[in-house]
Amino acid sequence: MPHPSVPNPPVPHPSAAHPAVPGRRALLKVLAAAPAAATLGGLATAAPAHARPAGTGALAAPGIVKALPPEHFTVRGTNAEARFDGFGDTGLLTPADRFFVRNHTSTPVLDAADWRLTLWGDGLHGRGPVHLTYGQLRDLPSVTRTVLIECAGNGRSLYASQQGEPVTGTAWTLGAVGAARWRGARLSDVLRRAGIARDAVDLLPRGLDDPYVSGGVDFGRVRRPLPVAKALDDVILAYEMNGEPLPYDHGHPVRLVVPSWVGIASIKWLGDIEVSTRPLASPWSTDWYRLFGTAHPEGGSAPIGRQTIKSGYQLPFGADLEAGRVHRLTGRAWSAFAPVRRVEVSTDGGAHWRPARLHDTPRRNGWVRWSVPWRPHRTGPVTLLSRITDAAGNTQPDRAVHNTQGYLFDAVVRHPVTVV
Ligand SMILES: Nc1nc2c(c(=O)[nH]1)N[C@H]1C(S)=C(S)[C@@H](COP(=O)(O)O)O[C@H]1N2
Ligand SMILES: [Mo]
Repeated sequence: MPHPSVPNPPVPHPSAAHPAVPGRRALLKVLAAAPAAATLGGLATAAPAHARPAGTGALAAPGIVKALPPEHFTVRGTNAEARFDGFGDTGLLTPADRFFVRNHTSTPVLDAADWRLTLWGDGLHGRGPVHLTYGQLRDLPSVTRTVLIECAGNGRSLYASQQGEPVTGTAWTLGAVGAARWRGARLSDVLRRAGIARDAVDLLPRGLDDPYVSGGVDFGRVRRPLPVAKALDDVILAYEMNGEPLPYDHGHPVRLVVPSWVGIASIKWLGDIEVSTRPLASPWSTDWYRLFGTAHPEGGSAPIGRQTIKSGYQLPFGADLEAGRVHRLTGRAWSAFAPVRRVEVSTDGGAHWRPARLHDTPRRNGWVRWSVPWRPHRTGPVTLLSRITDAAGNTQPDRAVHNTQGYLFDAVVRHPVTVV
C-alpha cells in the first residue's frame, strides 16, 4: 500500500520578541491557568492509587487523576482506554473527561507557576541551557489546531483476536485515540529563540513524570528523539486542550502535540529538550516504537513516525440488533496521511460494500463521523466491516502486517454483532 508522506505547509516565523522575565500579564495568565486544586509547589505527586474521585462512584486507575467511569473507560494497567463504542454521543472533539490516558508511570500534579522548560545541547550555538517560564511561553504568539492523538498501539488486540497473531503490550481495542483543539506556542518559535544551530538534526524532549521502570530496569524518564525537520514544521507546545488549561493527566502544564505522528511523540509534562547536531536515541526509539518481526528488517525498522489509517463502528462488539427495523449505524474514520476521501461499509462480512454518509468536512489530522442505515432481515451472527480511503489513495487492507509489539494496526476491523 502506498503511504506517500503529505508535507505540511511551511510554518511562518513571527518576529515578535518575548520579554526576558514574565511580566504582570504573564503572571496573571499563570494564575488563571492553574486548576483550582493545583498548588502542590511543583512536586511530582502521584495520584493516590485507587482513590475514589468525589461524587463519581468510579474507581480511578493507579496514577490517573481524573474520574474513569466504567461506561466511558476501560482501565488497562496504568492506562485508561476510552470506550470508542460510546463515542457516538461525543462531537468532533473528544471532551477531556472522555479522552484516553496513556501513562508509562503516573500523572505528576505540577504547578504552572513553578514550571520551566530547559533547552540544552550542542545544537544551540553552544550558548548553554536556555530556560523558558510558563508566562514566557504564554506570551509567545499562539496557534490553535484540532489534532488527533493516537497511541501507536491503538487496535493492538486485533492482531490476536482477528489475525491470530501474538503481540506484546497494552491490549487496546480502538479507544486509544481522541481529537482535541490544542492551543499553544509553535515549537519552531521556541527553538529559534533558543538559538537552534543550522546543523541541529535531532531533539530529545523529556517528560517530568517518574522514570519508567520495567522488569527491574530503570529506563529513565519518558523521552523520544524528534527530528528537527518535524519539530520546525507543525509541532505545538500546548497549554490548552479544548479551551481549558491542560488537565493533569494530559500533560499539565505543557505538552508537545506532534500532528499525524504516533502518540509517544507528544511528550506530556514536558520538562526539557536536548538539541543535538548528532542523531539521538532512547529506549523509546531503539527497543520500542520500531517494527520487529519476520516482515521487517533484521534489528527492526526505523523508528515509527507517522500514525496510520483506521475506521470503526461506534457500537459494542457483540451488540444485539433487532431484525426488521432500520438501525442507524455510526462510526469514525481517520488517516494520518491525508484527509478522508470516502468510507464504505459492508453488512454481510465483506461480500458487498456501499458508501457511508460523511458528516464532517475531511481535514488533515482529524477524523470524520459517518453513518449508514441498515435494516437486517435474518436473525443470527453478522460481521460488520468499514473501510476508509483517504485523499492520497491509501485504504485499509484486509490484514495488517504483523509486528511483535503490535503497532500501527491498519486492517479493516471485523465487528461482530447478532441480529435478534
Ligand atoms: N511524559 C510522558 N509523555 C507521554 C507518555 C508518558 O507516559 N509520559 N505517554 C505517551 C504515549 S505512549 C501516548 S499514546 C500519549 C497519550 O496521550 P494522552 O495520555 O494525553 O492521551 O502520550 C505520550 N506522552
Ligand atoms: Mo502510545
